[in-house]
Amino acid sequence: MKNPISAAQMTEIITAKLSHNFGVTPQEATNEHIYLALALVVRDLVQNLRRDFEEDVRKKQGKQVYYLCMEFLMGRSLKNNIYNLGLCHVVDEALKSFEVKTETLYEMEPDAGLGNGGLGRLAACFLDALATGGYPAMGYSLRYEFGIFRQKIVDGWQTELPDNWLPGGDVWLIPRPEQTRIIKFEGQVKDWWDGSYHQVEHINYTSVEAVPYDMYVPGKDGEGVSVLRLWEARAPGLDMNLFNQGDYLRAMEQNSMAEAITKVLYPSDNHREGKSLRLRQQYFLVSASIQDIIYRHLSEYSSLHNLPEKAAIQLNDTHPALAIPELMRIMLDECGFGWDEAWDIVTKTINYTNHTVMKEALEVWPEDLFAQLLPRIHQIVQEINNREGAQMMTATGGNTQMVSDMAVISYQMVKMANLSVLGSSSVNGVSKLHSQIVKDTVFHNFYVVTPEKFKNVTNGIAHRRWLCQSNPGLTNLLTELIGDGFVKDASQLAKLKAFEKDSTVLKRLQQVKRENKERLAAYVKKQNGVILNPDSIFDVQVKRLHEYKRQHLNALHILSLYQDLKDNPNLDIQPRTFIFGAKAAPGYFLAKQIIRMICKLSEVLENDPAVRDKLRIVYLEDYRVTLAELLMPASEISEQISLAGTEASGTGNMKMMINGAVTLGTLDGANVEICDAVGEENMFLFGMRTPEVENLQRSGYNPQVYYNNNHRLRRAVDAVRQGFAGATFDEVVHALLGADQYMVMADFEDYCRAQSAIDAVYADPAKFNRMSLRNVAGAGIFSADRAIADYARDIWHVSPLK
Ligand code: 26W
Repeated sequence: MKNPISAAQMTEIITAKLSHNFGVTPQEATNEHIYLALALVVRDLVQNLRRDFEEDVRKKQGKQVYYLCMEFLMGRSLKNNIYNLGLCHVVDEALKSFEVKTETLYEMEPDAGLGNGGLGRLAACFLDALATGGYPAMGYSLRYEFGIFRQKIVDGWQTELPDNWLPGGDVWLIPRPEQTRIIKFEGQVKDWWDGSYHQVEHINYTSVEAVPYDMYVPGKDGEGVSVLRLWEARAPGLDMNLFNQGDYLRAMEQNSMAEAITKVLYPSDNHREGKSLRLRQQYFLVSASIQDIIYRHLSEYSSLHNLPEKAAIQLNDTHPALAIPELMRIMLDECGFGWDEAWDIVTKTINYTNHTVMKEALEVWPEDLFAQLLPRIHQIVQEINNREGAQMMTATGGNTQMVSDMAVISYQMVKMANLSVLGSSSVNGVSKLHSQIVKDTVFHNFYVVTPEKFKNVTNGIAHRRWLCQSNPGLTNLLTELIGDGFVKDASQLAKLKAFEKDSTVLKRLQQVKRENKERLAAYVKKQNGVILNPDSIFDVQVKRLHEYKRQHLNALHILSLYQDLKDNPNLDIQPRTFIFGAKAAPGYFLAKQIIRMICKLSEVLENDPAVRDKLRIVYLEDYRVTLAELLMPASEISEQISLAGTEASGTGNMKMMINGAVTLGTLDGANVEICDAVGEENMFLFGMRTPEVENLQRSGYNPQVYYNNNHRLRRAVDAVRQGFAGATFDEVVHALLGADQYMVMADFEDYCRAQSAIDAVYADPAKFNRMSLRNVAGAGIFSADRAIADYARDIWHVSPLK
């Protein structure tokens, strides 16, 4: 920072905040007061940095990056901000005079859980990297009053509780009511010719106000600060017209309809929700953000002609795809552009990232709903469909099959993915494998027509959060060994390789892991009342619960291991603690039953004194960013066991790797690149590769074959069929022996083989520690700093403002 603050000054400013905002002296202040005062002090500092940064951007007329996403899974901010401002020691010192530990205050902050999983956390990691890299950037999203639900497990069943995060979380949000935008829904479109001009008017619409709240994300040390602008839906003042007719209740109803838009985050991950409220949320985000972007641009340049040179808009999945017709609408209806010129500008400004190839996640909207809710946007989408359809006819030499596959509207459905590809200059996947699959399958026809559009940017993680802040033990060791250059340049982690044969270093690495395991064990004891054995292997699978991620494959193996142990109590295995954490979409019954199966299996093991010291399962409730920060440093085995070809990238795999865990995984998503980085010998690979999966699918997959031919598998599945701990799991059995869509049965045998390979290696600590070291050393390319540099160079064509 430009003007370093001393601890004494810090004490003074906090004291002043306490007095000014809460009217209390340091002696009277509760911890709550001190937390809020400290947060406000930090917020002010970051806000000042952003002001300076913006001034600089304006002077240099730098190109802006706008990241549109329905989700930002931010987690906590206080520690991250203090760390990035370089104020850790100052704050620790200053807080001594308030007789409170910094850590205690950190623990008071609720997670900003405005996202479901990978997509939302990636967006949050990117804001950090954008700021540190010195790129002028804004994220746009919704200010959900309730974030991702809090999960409680009752008798093995997941139950959902509302996540009321604003009390305690909203200190970070600075309201900007003067920049409120108006969003128009429903009504009709009137159009007429006025001389040679086509005039359009949207009439009888209902309007909703979008009020922005800004959250600042400072970069490490530098002057870069990102802004996350979150829109809140407000009903415009009560409709007096309705009032006069005495229709008080209707006025009130409209009011709450409007404000419902940003009430709650949709909690499904990788599964579309065909609800009109969801479509309202999407248009609300997009319309407010595009209006905002245009306003910001015009206040600088007074014309939209140079928009592509001065702004890059990234659509994070198809959820904000309506940005394309919305930008068209404003240019056509409000700025007097003709279609061709507007389309040229729009398609040069917008880019799209695909995050999943799961069919059930591809968004489509019934055209009648679409037309009713967004009549003008519907017209524009129809026009895009017609014009692009004609283009595609030419491009494909009249191949109607191909053209209809690429249509935006077909069978009265609006296809958001096709809209996104047509309206963007770049389409990227999130790992090498996934980007290839995107070209080969979902967007194959587009790829044939416009191959130059398709790119790859492998995901990355904010390593300063996931390593430096979460794992101080490892960070200190690294700093001692290779210096602190890796903090700003993660590629320097490779320097650690030089120590792979140094037995003292390997032992110290193990010692750090041990301390992190003990830290986690203390939490588990408090939370679950279970005492973990820190000498056991901590084997971790944390991510959303989904069939394709195959938590049930993991469970089936544990069950089978248990059966082996019952047969042979002297079986020589390394003690293991299997740790699970996952939320299921509330309506996804099978996923909930898988959670229950894991919890009930845990009960069985816990109630068996003969095995529980060798084999234990802990299911951690309410997996979220803050819990992940505790878990990642304690993980030794990172379970990344999705069916090859289904996980677009994964980012938890990177978080565990950088904390020294060894991946047990399929060659799926970014696991492939983890393997490139560390070598096969530093992973536990298993399972079919994508081509084998495809072959098996083509030739007719029959899970029963594996059931009949593999004794171990049959015995485990039979136990599930029988049920245990007073519960049955019919849907799980049915999924496995029915279609087994994700080929759990086919990969079971090789998974068991890989699991026992782990045992053998773990028995040789030097060997395991070396693998662990090689993983830390190879994790540099998975920093979000690298991912953002890729986007900047290959897609946005922006350079940092230095
Ligand atoms: C419309 C419902 C819906 C909601 C969320 C569909 C799809 C999503 C997301 C795109 C799902 C998601 O989070 N995908 C994950 O994105 C991560 C970041 O790129 C990847 O690492 C994960 O592999 C991918 O599953």
